[in-house]
Amino acid sequence: MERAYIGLGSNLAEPAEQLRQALASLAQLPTTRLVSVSSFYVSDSLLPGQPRYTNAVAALDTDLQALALLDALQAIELGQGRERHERWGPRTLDLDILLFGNQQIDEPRLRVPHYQMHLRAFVLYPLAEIAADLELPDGRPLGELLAACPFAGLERLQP
Ligand code: A4P
Ligand code: MG
Repeated sequence: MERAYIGLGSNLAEPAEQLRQALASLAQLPTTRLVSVSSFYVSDSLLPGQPRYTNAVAALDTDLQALALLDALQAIELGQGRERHERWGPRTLDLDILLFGNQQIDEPRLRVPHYQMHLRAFVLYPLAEIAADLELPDGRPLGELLAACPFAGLERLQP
């Protein structure tokens, strides 16, 4: 069993509703328990000219292998109408595996920890809400990453 952290993001078709629906699907995954969910946060897209994103982070305990979890997440994305056109394009739902236990994975389909999580306030602040004392597999404490990543521009929605 591993504790996995999933980043959820949406900037199309009622983003908060997309996230709620995705969380319901995560809770239904086989041999998996949805442990906790952060608040929802709104922020500007990293790419200009796109709608603002709503993001959250969820913790799962799962007996799935990492690639099986990725398959399951992609099936949920597709089920919610995700269409892949351009890299970083607007999307109804994006599910990223941020962390998978203490594993460091470097495969064509899957890199964990997520390669940009340490730079993204919309990942780090929700993650800290549900796992304040976390350390990354390389030993860096989450608090250190937060200290280098301003909260500015994030808007926390009331649950
Ligand atoms: N993949 C590799 N590692 C992983 C992982 N750890 N988790 C592969 C999930 N997938 C992983 O993903 C492309 C491929 O990455 C997958 O097929 C999988 O095998 P994708 O979701 O199709 O492509 P993408 O999401 O367009 O690209 P990327 O680089 O994942 O984009 P990001 O990093 O998700 O960024 N602004 C705000 N405020 N909030 C956001 O959430 N998101 C993006 C997209 C841009 N700006 C944003 C936000
Ligand atoms: Mg993605």
